[in-house]
Amino acid sequence: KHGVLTRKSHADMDGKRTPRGRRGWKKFYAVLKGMILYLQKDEYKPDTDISEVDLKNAVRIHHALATCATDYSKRTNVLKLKTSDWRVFLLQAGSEEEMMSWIFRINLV
Ligand code: I3P
Repeated sequence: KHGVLTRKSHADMDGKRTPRGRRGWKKFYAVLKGMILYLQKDEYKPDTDISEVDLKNAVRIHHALATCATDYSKRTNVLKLKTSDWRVFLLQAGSEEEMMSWIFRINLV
């Protein structure tokens, strides 16, 4: 699955609150492949190598949990992604349908 997702980092590894300066929203082209959610700067191109920056932004979603971010009301269609190393991301999808689809696909892994 792939599509546009806008990301906000809420907690870093071990659940520590992401510090000011790194809490902004940033738009990515997301690609879910195997157990990894790639958050790429540019649009998905098949058969191209993933850049180092894109690898850095990749999120392992094995044992991660995606839920609807009902406690976040500043933006719509936002899902909350908790990873197994206790990072927390807010991810805004383009529509409610897209958000539900990402939640379903992430939790299926
Ligand atoms: C953050 C940025 C986010 C904001 C966050 C700020 O600043 O303005 O948009 O979250 O507020 O800290 P920076 O880019 O300097 O990290 P919201 O959009 O949810 O308000 P927060 O610290 O209350 O999460």
